[in-house]
Amino acid sequence: MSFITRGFTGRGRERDPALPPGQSLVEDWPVLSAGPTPEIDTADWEFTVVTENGRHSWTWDEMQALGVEDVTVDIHCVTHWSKLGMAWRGVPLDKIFEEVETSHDYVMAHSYGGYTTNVPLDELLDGQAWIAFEADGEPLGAEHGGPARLLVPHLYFWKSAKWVRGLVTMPDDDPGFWEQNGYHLHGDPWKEERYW
Ligand SMILES: Nc1nc2c(c(=O)[nH]1)N[C@H]1C(S)=C(S)[C@@H](COP(=O)(O)O)O[C@H]1N2
Ligand SMILES: [Mo]
Repeated sequence: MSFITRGFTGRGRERDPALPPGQSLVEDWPVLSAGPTPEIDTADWEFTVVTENGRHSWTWDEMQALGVEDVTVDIHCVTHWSKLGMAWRGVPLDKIFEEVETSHDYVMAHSYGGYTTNVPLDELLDGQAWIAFEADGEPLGAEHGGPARLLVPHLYFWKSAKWVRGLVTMPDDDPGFWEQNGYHLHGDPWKEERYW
Protein backbone atom coordinates (compact mmCIF):
# COMPACT_ATOMS: atom_id res chain seq x y z
CA MET A 1 0.00 0.00 0.00
CA SER A 2 1.53 3.31 -0.97
CA PHE A 3 0.83 6.08 1.50
CA ILE A 4 1.02 9.41 -0.24
CA THR A 5 1.97 12.30 1.97
CA ARG A 6 -0.17 15.24 1.00
CA GLY A 7 -0.20 18.34 3.12
CA PHE A 8 1.45 16.87 6.18
CA THR A 9 4.94 16.22 4.88
CA GLY A 10 7.50 18.94 5.50
CA ARG A 11 8.20 20.38 8.91
CA GLY A 12 5.67 22.95 10.06
CA ARG A 13 3.19 22.16 7.29
CA GLU A 14 -0.46 21.85 8.24
CA ARG A 15 -2.07 18.42 8.31
CA ASP A 16 -4.76 18.10 5.62
CA PRO A 17 -7.93 19.35 7.34
CA ALA A 18 -10.02 16.87 5.31
CA LEU A 19 -8.23 14.00 7.05
CA PRO A 20 -9.90 12.69 10.24
CA PRO A 21 -7.66 11.96 13.24
CA GLY A 22 -5.40 8.91 12.92
CA GLN A 23 -5.91 8.59 9.14
CA SER A 24 -3.30 8.58 6.33
CA LEU A 25 -3.87 9.35 2.66
CA VAL A 26 -3.66 6.71 -0.05
CA GLU A 27 -3.74 7.27 -3.79
CA ASP A 28 -4.47 3.65 -4.72
CA TRP A 29 -7.68 1.94 -3.59
CA PRO A 30 -7.13 -1.01 -1.24
CA VAL A 31 -9.54 -3.96 -1.41
CA LEU A 32 -10.90 -5.20 1.93
CA SER A 33 -13.34 -8.10 1.80
CA ALA A 34 -14.15 -10.48 4.65
CA GLY A 35 -15.09 -13.33 2.29
CA PRO A 36 -15.18 -14.36 -1.36
CA THR A 37 -16.27 -11.88 -4.03
CA PRO A 38 -19.77 -12.66 -5.32
CA GLU A 39 -20.42 -12.28 -9.05
CA ILE A 40 -23.81 -10.70 -9.68
CA ASP A 41 -25.24 -9.89 -13.09
CA THR A 42 -27.27 -6.69 -13.23
CA ALA A 43 -29.98 -8.72 -15.02
CA ASP A 44 -30.39 -10.80 -11.84
CA TRP A 45 -29.70 -7.99 -9.39
CA GLU A 46 -32.55 -6.94 -7.15
CA PHE A 47 -32.70 -4.50 -4.24
CA THR A 48 -35.26 -5.09 -1.49
CA VAL A 49 -36.30 -2.95 1.47
CA VAL A 50 -38.17 -4.71 4.26
CA THR A 51 -40.04 -2.66 6.86
CA GLU A 52 -42.72 -3.40 9.46
CA ASN A 53 -45.19 -2.52 6.68
CA GLY A 54 -44.00 -4.98 4.06
CA ARG A 55 -41.37 -5.27 1.34
CA HIS A 56 -40.53 -3.34 -1.80
CA SER A 57 -38.09 -4.46 -4.50
CA TRP A 58 -36.45 -2.70 -7.41
CA THR A 59 -34.75 -4.24 -10.42
CA TRP A 60 -31.55 -2.70 -11.78
CA ASP A 61 -33.46 -0.57 -14.30
CA GLU A 62 -36.06 0.49 -11.75
CA MET A 63 -33.28 1.57 -9.40
CA GLN A 64 -31.58 3.67 -12.12
CA ALA A 65 -34.93 5.26 -12.93
CA LEU A 66 -35.25 6.58 -9.36
CA GLY A 67 -32.67 9.21 -10.26
CA VAL A 68 -28.90 9.01 -10.50
CA GLU A 69 -26.58 11.55 -8.89
CA ASP A 70 -22.88 12.36 -9.18
CA VAL A 71 -21.12 13.12 -5.92
CA THR A 72 -17.55 13.75 -4.86
CA VAL A 73 -16.80 12.43 -1.39
CA ASP A 74 -13.96 11.30 0.88
CA ILE A 75 -13.79 7.75 2.23
CA HIS A 76 -12.18 6.69 5.50
CA CYS A 77 -11.31 3.10 6.40
CA VAL A 78 -11.03 2.09 10.06
CA THR A 79 -7.64 0.52 9.19
CA HIS A 80 -6.36 4.13 8.92
CA TRP A 81 -6.39 4.87 5.19
CA SER A 82 -8.42 7.63 3.60
CA LYS A 83 -9.04 8.56 -0.02
CA LEU A 84 -10.10 12.12 -0.73
CA GLY A 85 -12.20 13.56 -3.51
CA MET A 86 -13.52 10.36 -5.09
CA ALA A 87 -16.12 10.77 -7.82
CA TRP A 88 -19.08 8.43 -7.33
CA ARG A 89 -22.35 7.88 -9.16
CA GLY A 90 -25.43 6.39 -7.56
CA VAL A 91 -29.02 6.72 -6.41
CA PRO A 92 -29.49 8.61 -3.14
CA LEU A 93 -31.26 6.62 -0.41
CA ASP A 94 -33.70 9.53 -0.17
CA LYS A 95 -35.27 8.31 -3.43
CA ILE A 96 -35.79 4.82 -2.00
CA PHE A 97 -37.36 6.09 1.21
CA GLU A 98 -39.76 8.25 -0.78
CA GLU A 99 -41.31 4.92 -1.82
CA VAL A 100 -41.36 3.08 1.53
CA GLU A 101 -42.68 3.99 4.95
CA THR A 102 -41.33 3.00 8.32
CA SER A 103 -41.44 4.19 11.89
CA HIS A 104 -38.21 2.31 12.61
CA ASP A 105 -35.06 4.31 13.43
CA TYR A 106 -32.37 1.83 12.32
CA VAL A 107 -31.46 -0.17 9.26
CA MET A 108 -29.49 -3.36 8.68
CA ALA A 109 -27.85 -3.41 5.26
CA HIS A 110 -27.56 -6.90 3.76
CA SER A 111 -25.17 -7.96 1.02
CA TYR A 112 -25.00 -10.78 -1.48
CA GLY A 113 -22.58 -13.13 0.30
CA GLY A 114 -24.04 -12.52 3.75
CA TYR A 115 -22.26 -9.38 5.03
CA THR A 116 -24.35 -7.07 7.21
CA THR A 117 -23.86 -3.64 8.76
CA ASN A 118 -26.14 -1.43 10.87
CA VAL A 119 -26.78 2.29 10.33
CA PRO A 120 -29.25 4.78 11.87
CA LEU A 121 -31.90 5.51 9.23
CA ASP A 122 -31.61 9.29 9.57
CA GLU A 123 -27.92 8.98 8.62
CA LEU A 124 -28.87 7.43 5.29
CA LEU A 125 -31.14 10.34 4.35
CA ASP A 126 -30.68 14.02 3.41
CA GLY A 127 -28.01 13.31 0.81
CA GLN A 128 -25.77 11.28 3.13
CA ALA A 129 -25.88 7.86 1.41
CA TRP A 130 -26.21 6.25 -2.02
CA ILE A 131 -26.63 2.94 -3.79
CA ALA A 132 -23.46 3.48 -5.80
CA PHE A 133 -22.51 1.74 -9.03
CA GLU A 134 -19.70 3.85 -10.48
CA ALA A 135 -16.51 5.24 -8.99
CA ASP A 136 -13.95 7.45 -10.69
CA GLY A 137 -15.90 7.23 -13.96
CA GLU A 138 -15.91 3.42 -14.16
CA PRO A 139 -18.53 0.82 -13.27
CA LEU A 140 -17.67 -0.53 -9.82
CA GLY A 141 -15.46 -3.59 -10.14
CA ALA A 142 -16.67 -6.74 -8.36
CA GLU A 143 -13.76 -6.46 -5.89
CA HIS A 144 -15.06 -3.03 -4.83
CA GLY A 145 -18.67 -4.18 -4.47
CA GLY A 146 -19.97 -4.04 -8.03
CA PRO A 147 -22.47 -4.01 -9.49
CA ALA A 148 -23.70 -1.88 -6.57
CA ARG A 149 -22.65 -1.05 -3.05
CA LEU A 150 -23.88 1.14 -0.25
CA LEU A 151 -21.92 4.40 0.03
CA VAL A 152 -22.09 6.13 3.43
CA PRO A 153 -18.99 8.32 3.30
CA HIS A 154 -19.48 10.18 6.58
CA LEU A 155 -19.03 6.88 8.49
CA TYR A 156 -16.04 4.51 8.40
CA PHE A 157 -16.00 2.59 5.14
CA TRP A 158 -17.03 -0.77 6.67
CA LYS A 159 -20.55 0.74 6.76
CA SER A 160 -20.47 0.99 2.94
CA ALA A 161 -21.67 -2.57 2.29
CA LYS A 162 -20.33 -4.00 -0.96
CA TRP A 163 -22.67 -6.09 -3.17
CA VAL A 164 -25.62 -4.62 -1.32
CA ARG A 165 -28.91 -6.43 -1.91
CA GLY A 166 -31.22 -4.69 0.50
CA LEU A 167 -32.09 -3.04 3.77
CA VAL A 168 -34.17 -4.28 6.69
CA THR A 169 -35.47 -1.57 9.03
CA MET A 170 -35.23 -2.23 12.78
CA PRO A 171 -36.70 -0.58 15.89
CA ASP A 172 -33.38 -1.00 17.74
CA ASP A 173 -29.72 -0.65 16.80
CA ASP A 174 -28.60 -4.26 16.36
CA PRO A 175 -24.95 -4.92 15.43
CA GLY A 176 -23.96 -6.14 11.95
CA PHE A 177 -21.03 -8.36 10.98
CA TRP A 178 -18.06 -6.22 12.05
CA GLU A 179 -20.01 -4.54 14.83
CA GLN A 180 -20.51 -8.00 16.44
CA ASN A 181 -16.77 -8.49 16.13
CA GLY A 182 -15.69 -5.40 18.02
CA TYR A 183 -16.20 -2.52 15.60
CA HIS A 184 -18.10 0.48 16.91
CA LEU A 185 -21.89 0.46 16.52
CA HIS A 186 -21.83 3.92 14.90
CA GLY A 187 -18.38 4.51 13.34
CA ASP A 188 -17.88 8.27 12.99
CA PRO A 189 -14.30 8.84 11.74
CA TRP A 190 -14.18 12.40 13.14
CA LYS A 191 -14.84 11.00 16.64
CA GLU A 192 -12.56 7.99 16.01
CA GLU A 193 -15.42 5.59 16.77
CA ARG A 194 -13.33 2.61 15.66
CA TYR A 195 -13.87 -0.17 18.22
CA TRP A 196 -15.87 -0.73 21.35
N1 LIG B 1 -20.14 -7.12 1.56
C1 LIG B 1 -19.07 -6.58 2.14
N2 LIG B 1 -19.00 -5.26 2.22
C2 LIG B 1 -17.93 -4.67 2.80
C3 LIG B 1 -16.89 -5.44 3.34
C4 LIG B 1 -16.98 -6.84 3.23
O1 LIG B 1 -16.11 -7.59 3.68
N3 LIG B 1 -18.09 -7.38 2.61
N4 LIG B 1 -15.81 -4.83 3.93
C5 LIG B 1 -16.02 -3.47 4.45
C6 LIG B 1 -14.79 -2.83 4.81
S1 LIG B 1 -14.12 -3.27 6.30
C7 LIG B 1 -14.25 -1.86 4.05
S2 LIG B 1 -12.92 -0.98 4.58
C8 LIG B 1 -14.76 -1.56 2.72
C9 LIG B 1 -13.68 -1.79 1.68
O2 LIG B 1 -14.14 -1.47 0.42
P1 LIG B 1 -13.13 -1.60 -0.79
O3 LIG B 1 -12.65 -3.03 -0.82
O4 LIG B 1 -13.87 -1.19 -1.99
O5 LIG B 1 -11.99 -0.66 -0.49
O6 LIG B 1 -15.89 -2.34 2.37
C10 LIG B 1 -16.75 -2.63 3.42
N5 LIG B 1 -17.89 -3.32 2.87
MO1 LIG C 1 -12.46 -1.64 6.76
